[in-house]
Amino acid sequence: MWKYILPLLTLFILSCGKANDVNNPVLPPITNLTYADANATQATRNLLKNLMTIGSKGTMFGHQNTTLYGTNWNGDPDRSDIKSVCGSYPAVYGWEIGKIELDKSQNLDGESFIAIRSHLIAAYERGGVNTITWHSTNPVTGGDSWDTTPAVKTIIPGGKNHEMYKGWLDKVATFMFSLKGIKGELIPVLFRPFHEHTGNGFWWGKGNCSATEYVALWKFTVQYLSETKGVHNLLYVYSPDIISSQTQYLEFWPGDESVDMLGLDAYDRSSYNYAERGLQMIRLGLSIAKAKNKPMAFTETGLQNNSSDAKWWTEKLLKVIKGQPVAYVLIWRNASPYHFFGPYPGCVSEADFKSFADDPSTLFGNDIPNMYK
Ligand code: BMA
Repeated sequence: MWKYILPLLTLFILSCGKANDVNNPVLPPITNLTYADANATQATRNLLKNLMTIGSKGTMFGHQNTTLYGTNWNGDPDRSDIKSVCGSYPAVYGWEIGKIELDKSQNLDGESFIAIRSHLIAAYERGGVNTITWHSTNPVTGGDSWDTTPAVKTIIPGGKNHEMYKGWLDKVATFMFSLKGIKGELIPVLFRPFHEHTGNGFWWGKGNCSATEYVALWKFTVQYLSETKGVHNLLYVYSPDIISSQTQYLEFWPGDESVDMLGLDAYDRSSYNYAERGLQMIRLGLSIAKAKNKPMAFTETGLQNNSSDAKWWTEKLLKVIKGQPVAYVLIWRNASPYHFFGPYPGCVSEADFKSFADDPSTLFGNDIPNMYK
């Protein structure tokens, strides 16, 4: 009888040991995936399934606005600072739709929505994955996202600006409906609203709203877009700012049924040791993702104007992601010589970025499988 019991016992002990081991994150099984939108399109579901497994091959590299402009150029649709440096487009493309809620023709950074749409479609046609952030207007004051006047309670159901907020979501829905490939199919998008809420920098952040209000806002947003408006090409990504515990990560968690993917936004700042703490945070996020059977990405990072660190890519970022099943890492935009995060030809970290891109654990546009099948 022991010959049957012993192997089972060993298996049981081993699996108990692994369950909460943040130092040994393993990929979650891809069975029993759930979707925040029960009616998500097949391609959107396939994208989530592929995001679950891609981390075992490597981490996809992403860049915000990569083809819209670069550190020293603007308006050349096939160009990207990433491609100019390493010869390949990123695998993930980030875009921003703040001010769409006001029906403006340009977002808060002066980028036209028509251009954003066409760049997003081109990225998809190249096989890339698109993600969208929404730095929305403060609904109480009309100020920007950084106007921290409390506002969340006014737009959730029962709030005095709730109807206005529905109108904002109508505009978001119209934009999402307009994202179609050349065959007319809807393009799946990783939607990442109300990010970095563990900090108090935005009107939806901690200190400016309660966890209960944040959760109500998130759930209403998902439900209104998917059920009321019938938007079915979105995966919803939850992305706190730097965190130090599971409790902090989950303080504003909207519920497993309302989130498709876990994220983390953590920039390299002088206030902490990025390589060390970044790795700790990624491991923490991966252990939560594993328990929730969802993929995880490093949704925003970078060292602003990285001229101070010529080896940032291999000695900092690579040390955080290498060997970890993180689906993607996204570097923020190269907006100008005074506000850039990615490399560009001639920058101090150009050679180091090539080494980073050559590392087998980083995946660029040329390295990824079809993410929609
Ligand atoms: C921030 C900065 C801002 C910008 C915002 C939304 O991190 O790049 O200049 O307005 O993202 O794109």
